[in-house]
Formats: sequence, C-alpha cells, structure tokens
Amino acid sequence: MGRKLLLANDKVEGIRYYDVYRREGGYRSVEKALKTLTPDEVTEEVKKSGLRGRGGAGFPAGMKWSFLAKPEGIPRYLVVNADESEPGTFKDRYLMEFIPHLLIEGMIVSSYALGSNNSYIYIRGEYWWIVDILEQAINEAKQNGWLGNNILGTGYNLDIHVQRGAGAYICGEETALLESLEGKRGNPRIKPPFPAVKGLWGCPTVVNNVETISAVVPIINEGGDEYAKIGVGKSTGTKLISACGNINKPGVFEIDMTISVEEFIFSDEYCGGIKNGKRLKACIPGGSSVPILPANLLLKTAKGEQRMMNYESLSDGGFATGTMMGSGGFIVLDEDQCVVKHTYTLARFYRHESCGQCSPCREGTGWMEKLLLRLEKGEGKSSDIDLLWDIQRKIEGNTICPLGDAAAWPVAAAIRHFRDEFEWHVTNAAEAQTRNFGLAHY
Ligand code: L3W
Ligand code: SF4
Repeated sequence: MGRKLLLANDKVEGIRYYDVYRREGGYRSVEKALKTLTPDEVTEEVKKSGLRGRGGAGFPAGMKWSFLAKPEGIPRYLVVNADESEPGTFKDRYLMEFIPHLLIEGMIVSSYALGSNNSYIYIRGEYWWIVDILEQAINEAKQNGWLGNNILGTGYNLDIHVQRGAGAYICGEETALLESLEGKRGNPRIKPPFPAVKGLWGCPTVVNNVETISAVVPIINEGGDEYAKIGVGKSTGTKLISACGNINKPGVFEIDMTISVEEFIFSDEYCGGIKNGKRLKACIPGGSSVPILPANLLLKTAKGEQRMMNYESLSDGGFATGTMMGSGGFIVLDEDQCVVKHTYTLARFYRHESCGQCSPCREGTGWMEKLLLRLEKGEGKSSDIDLLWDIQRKIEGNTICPLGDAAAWPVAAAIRHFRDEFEWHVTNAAEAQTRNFGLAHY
C-alpha cells in the first residue's frame, strides 16, 4: 500500500464539509504558510518538492511559479485549470467533488506565494453540479476566516471565483482558457509570451491543474524535502490515476510512482486485472492524447526492463517504443478491442474539438477522421494507411497549440504498433463491413 497524500481521508464521512475537513487537520498548511513563511519561502518549498504539473505536460510547478513576472502595481493571478475534458481523465472531478476544501486550501497557500488577491477556478461546463460544491466550500472557508480580507490577521486578502466553461475541450489549453475567462472565444494564443509573463487580462498569471494545486497542501505540511523523498527520480510525490476500460475495478487511484504498470493493472489494490478473464491487448496510459502501447511494450520497456508508473519509465524509448504519463487517464483495452475503431473514435473527437485556427489541425483532423472511418468500415485502400501516416506527420509540430500533436500522436502510434490491424481491414474488407463500426466507448 503506497503513501496517500491527496486521498488520505477521502472516505471519511462528511469530508466534503468544512467542519469535518477541519477536524481531520484541514487548513493547517494555510496557518503554517501565512504565519511562518514568506511567499518566496513557500515557492522554495514547492521547488524543493520537485512537484511536476499534473495536467499533462509535467512541467515543474515551482519553476513555473518562479517565472512569474512581478511588475510594480500590476495584479497577478492564479488560475486553476479544472477544465478536465481529456478522454479517460476524471481524477480532478473526484478531488473537487469529494474533497473540495483540499483545492481551496491549496489555492490559498499558492495564491499567497504568487501574490494573487483574486484567484479563479475555470471548471468544465459539464461538471455543473461540482460548481455548487465548490461554491459551498468557498463560502464555508470565507465564513471561517480563510478567505476575504486580512486572513488570519496577516493583512493578506484573497477571493476565489468559479467560472464554468461552455463545453469546449480546447479551453483546457491554458491560453484558450484565459481567452474564455476574459469572455472571448476560446482560441489558443501563440506562446511566448507565456501566461507567467502575460496572462489573464494581460497580467502575469500562473495556470495550474487542480491536482497540482491540491498537492501544495501536503508539500507545505510535510516540507518540500520530505515530499521529494516519495516516488522516484524526477517523479516525486504521488500521482492520481483515473483508470477505465476493460478492467475489473475502474476508478481513481493514488500511486506513489514506484509501482510497475503490471502491478497497477493486475493487482487487486488497483485495477484488479482484465475483465471477464480476457487478455490485455493495449493501453493508453496518459489520457487519449498520448501514444497507445501494445501489451508487450506496456509491461516492459524496449530494454527489457519492467515499465514503471512514472514519468521517466512511461516515456522511456521515446515515441518509437514508449509513451507518456500525460494526465494519468489510464485506458485499458482487452483482446476483443479493435484499435482502428478506437483510433477513429479519437480522431472524431479531435476533429470536433479543433478550434480551426491552424490549417494543419483544422484540415488534417478532418482528413484523418474520414480515412479512419473508411478503413474501419472496410471501404479503405492500403494506400490510405500511408496517407494517414503522412497527414499526422504534417500536423505534428506545425500548430499553435498541442491539440494538433494530441490528434496526431494516437494515429501515429496506432499505425506504428498495429499496422497489421489496419491492413486486415483492407484485405478482409467483406468481413470488416459486417462488423459493428460505431464508436468505441471508454
Ligand atoms: C514560462 C517558459 N512558462 C513552459 C509553462 C506553460 C505551461 C506548462 C507546460 O499542454 C499537455 C499537452 C496535452 N516560461 C515556459 C513556461 N511553460 N515553458 O509550462 O507547457 P506545455 O506547452 O509543455 O504544455 P501544455 O500546453 O500545458 C499539456 C497533454 O498535456 N494532455 C492533455 C491533458 C488534458 C487535460 C485535461 O483535460 N484537463 O489535462 C495529456 O497528455 O496533449 O501535451 O503552463 O505555460 N519558458
Ligand atoms: Fe486550434 Fe488546432 Fe491550432 Fe490548437 S492546433 S490552435 S486547436 S487549430
């Protein structure tokens, strides 16, 4: 059983409410930070912890905080990215729905470190019921003196605002999110400038994921050095994984990044093995945007070592034989699943969610969807597979935001590792045409 830092008391009855959360030790990190540490010292603890952004990119959080520009007289903002829309990813929903005060507590400490007096939670519109939960938690925190003016008599002021998105995946990209928060269409901005220099309303802004900001609470309580001792290498602390697909125990798990992928899938403590006694075929371990891996490369790296559930091991071998930790949305496929169908389902999603600003993404995602549907229906040609490969290569690295890459990588990995399955749909067209060619569901 690994260490639990975020989900240590998620099963305690009533933990959603202030009294119980406080009784369980909640808001200690605010007392410690505001009363005994300077803002720079809080940032230093986060740096020492080695915490990496939990939204998908794994960028070091403390480093991002230290990039924040601090011009005199200009407000600074903390924006929490709660626009969790990555297929297969539902860990932030769990945190916000069941332990909302953990996020609020993390936001108070983080806002203090960054010098933000107005901080925002931008939440996925479909999580409408969680807006009420968060607003209730914010009100409770305010009534008990943790928000508002002169918090704990320190002279520090903070208000937290919740803003709902309107159902666009692209608003999870940090600059599209800021555009949307400003009341505009959620089109990604060209970076640089990064939000840390020019963010919300042109002011310096840190955008961090829900899980990242929640992790600041145990970092301050235990100290950055202690946090860094958990995990391995540059994968410090714990990571939430939302597991779904053909497994016995779908759900949200907290791991300390020292366990193997095999243990995660097959042990009863986590996924409990493959459903109905089937065999493991493949897995997309980091949310739909990261490359799919066949079972052999998933469980062992190309060097023959056990693949571990951490940033370094999952990406070992690059995209030729590895993948990414991403957002921790772990999608498991059994032997009956059709990779062409899954790839088509994802391509359809990215085509629908492309904002349309860049031609390679706008046009390429549409082309990929059409070709994949044609192949899936048994109406494709062998040359369609090469055409697909060519299109994804022309998207990758040629767009304003990572949605282009996110659309290209799953297609590239599916062809790289499962080309025979694509070929099967061409050479066995008559049989492919008799199969149900609807969408795959996770
Ligand atoms: C200041 C610099 N800041 C980088 C900051 C940057 C951002 C962070 C990471 O995409 C990935 C994407 C999805 N000065 C900086 C700097 N920064 N250099 O660091 O930046 P970046 O561009 O590497 O990534 P990103 O734009 O944050 C995130 C993948 O995650 N993904 C999607 C997840 C989706 C969800 C969701 O639905 N909630 O999490 C899954 O794997 O494809 O590659 O803050 O500003 N010099
Ligand atoms: Fe929009 Fe796609 Fe370009 Fe991102 S890559 S800005 S989603 S068109």
